[in-house]
Amino acid sequence: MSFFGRLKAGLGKTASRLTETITSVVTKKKLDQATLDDLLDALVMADLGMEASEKLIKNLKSKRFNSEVTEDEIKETLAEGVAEILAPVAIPLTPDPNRTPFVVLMVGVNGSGKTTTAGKLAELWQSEGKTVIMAAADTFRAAAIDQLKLWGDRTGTEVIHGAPGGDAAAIAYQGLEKAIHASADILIIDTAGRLQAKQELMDELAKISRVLGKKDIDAPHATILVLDGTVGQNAISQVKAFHEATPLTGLIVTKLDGSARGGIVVALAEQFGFPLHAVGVGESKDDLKPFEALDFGRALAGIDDNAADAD
Ligand SMILES: Nc1nc2c(ncn2[C@@H]2O[C@H](COP(=O)(O)OP(=O)(O)O)[C@@H](O)[C@H]2O)c(=O)[nH]1
Ligand SMILES: [Mg+2]
Repeated sequence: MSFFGRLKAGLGKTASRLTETITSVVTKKKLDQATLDDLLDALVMADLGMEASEKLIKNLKSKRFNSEVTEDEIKETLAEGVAEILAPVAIPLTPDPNRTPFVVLMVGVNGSGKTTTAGKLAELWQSEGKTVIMAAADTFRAAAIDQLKLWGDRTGTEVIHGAPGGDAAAIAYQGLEKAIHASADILIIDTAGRLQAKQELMDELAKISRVLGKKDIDAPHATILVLDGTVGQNAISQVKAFHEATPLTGLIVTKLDGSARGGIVVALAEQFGFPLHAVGVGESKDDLKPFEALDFGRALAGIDDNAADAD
């Protein structure tokens, strides 16, 4: 299925709630203030956040106020507005070939999809002919190390790991040493995500960065916050907490295939402006897709696009 198809299936619930509102309001034919207020509520309910929602309604108002509108026109205008907000953040993650090994630190709360996304990135970059090594710096649970090793097997990527309960920063350091020694292009470091032990986690992430800096002053070159797209507004506080712990360079939002709350992506773009490098649309190794602003806007607005589904 295409990016658009997957997204549309995933965003279906958000889109249908929105489109139900659109359908019910446009029976009035003219786009009046009451209709705009109802649409604003629907956007906020769909997790787009107040600022982005107001911006979208203002845009709709300036283009269409008091004129006769069809359902499709409202959807198209919303989709374009959403795409305008998202276009500046739709920036793929491109490892700098002049800074090797390019060190990518994966951070995020438990279950957000860090390990899975690390595996998907390894697959992507190796398919481009780059050499990748992964380091299992989530040393908290044995299962976390095994899970990354499984992704290593699945993608043919070497995984540096230690014993459960070991020092995360030491594993990250060993990973970097190994990547330098092997002249690898990229090192991906998976980390633990115990946000409930916030201070501990912050200390651990700070230590990882500090220790990496001893080998390569610029490392990590990218610090990616992995967010579960189904958590809605909670994603906002996760961005704040992690950015405090370790400066973020970009975001990846996962589970947009199963999400009823994809609108959060719009709120994130409006509020923070961090690059949104890619989105997760499934559990297998090829289910990481570059983010496409217009496709996303159209899926969110519930526009049927059969041509795009077919590719
Ligand atoms: N449907 C779906 N599931 C995902 C996606 N990304 C991760 N998952 C699943 O979410 C769960 C947690 O992922 P994991 O990588 O272990 O999260 P971590 O704790 O942050 O490392 C696993 O069952 C993954 O298969 C995605 O894009 N779509
Ligand atoms: Mg993990």
